[in-house]
Amino acid sequence: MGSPSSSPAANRAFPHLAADERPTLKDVAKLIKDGKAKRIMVMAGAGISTAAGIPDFRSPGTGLYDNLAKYDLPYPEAIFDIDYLEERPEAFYTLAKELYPGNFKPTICHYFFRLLQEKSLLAGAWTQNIDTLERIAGIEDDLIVEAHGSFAEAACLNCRKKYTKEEIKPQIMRGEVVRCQEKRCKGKDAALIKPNIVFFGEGLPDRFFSRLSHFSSCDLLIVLGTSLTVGPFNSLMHRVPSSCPRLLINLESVGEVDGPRSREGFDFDGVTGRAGGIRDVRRLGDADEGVLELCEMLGWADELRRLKDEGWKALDEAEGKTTPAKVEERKEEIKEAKREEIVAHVGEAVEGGKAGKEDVDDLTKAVEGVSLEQKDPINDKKAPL
Ligand code: CNA
Repeated sequence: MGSPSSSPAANRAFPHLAADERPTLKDVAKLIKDGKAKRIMVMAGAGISTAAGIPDFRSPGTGLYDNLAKYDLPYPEAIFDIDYLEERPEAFYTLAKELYPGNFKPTICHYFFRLLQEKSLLAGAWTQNIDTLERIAGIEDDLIVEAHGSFAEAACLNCRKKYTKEEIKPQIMRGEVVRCQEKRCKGKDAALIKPNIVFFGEGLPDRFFSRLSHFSSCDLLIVLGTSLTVGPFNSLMHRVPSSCPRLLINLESVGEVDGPRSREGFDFDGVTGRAGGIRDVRRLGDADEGVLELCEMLGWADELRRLKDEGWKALDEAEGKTTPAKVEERKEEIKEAKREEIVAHVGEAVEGGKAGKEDVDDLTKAVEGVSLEQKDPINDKKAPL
């Protein structure tokens, strides 16, 4: 047996590794499996909700900032600028209609947070998202910090009267600018009812500041789906203890150190030569896939899929979408619409001499073979392992 002085120093964040070994996702799974990560904090951004159909801000091509033409804005951030809201409120309420809670279901990432909660491992779900999908996935209110507010509540900018999201939903859904109807506000342009999402220049919710200390007892930080460009949220990752492992699951690498002298940021490659070894791990790619990969390693993947399936079913039932009779009725409606569409196309093609009897037969078969099941983007994705 070698003396303690001759054995290589251990990695401080991953004690099963030597200080010069580079940790991977498997090592993060091992920490959780071995009960060494018991207070897991997650920090999330718009990238965990893109699978739900909500665009993020900055992804080239699909992000909101690349698709703002319809809002006719002078500059992209104007959509969340309080002065611009007062001047031209239509733009924000158009976006609010698109993003309003009730239109989207939580993703596998949200149900992963829920799974951590079920296993009493979740110490906090900090999100920049305003879509309330963490709540919808069943995360306890006490564990959620919506750093940039949310659509859950709203208030009049003039008299500060509070409104629930249900109270203003009908107007939002009609695409209208929502104004306060209190006597003192009647006729005032500034009496807009604004959902409590944080606009540029506004203060963050009190909870953001009162719970900052929770980071000091975190023993695993998972950062998902964020460009880490918005402060002060992006500085939270520095609040965990220096021995706390940090995992980034994102399409692109973000929040990295600037160079060997840099004191802040992820150091996946050990460029700073920090004593105690590398503590940061990245898993680049889709967030749902990354989370599933981690859960496969933990033996939790089936449980996660089940949570998601049950969650979606409950949401559908709450909306009255999925009694068997309704499903059959809807299938027939869709089938009939498709049939009409194809028959019209075939008619045009035959008339134009572009199709003969064989094509008509093929297309008729296609009508019968069309799958009418609602696409499930999560179960359709193959688990990566
Ligand atoms: P962002 O700046 O748009 O960055 C999103 C990040 O997620 C980028 O690094 C992307 O590469 C990454 N990403 C996108 N899709 C995926 C995916 N499927 N899997 C993994 N990574 C992915 O958004 P941030 O959250 O960093 O910026 C903060 C803003 C965005 C907050 O103020 C939010 O309010 C705001 N926002 C929220 C929502 C929402 O509530 N869903 C939507 C759009 C913007």
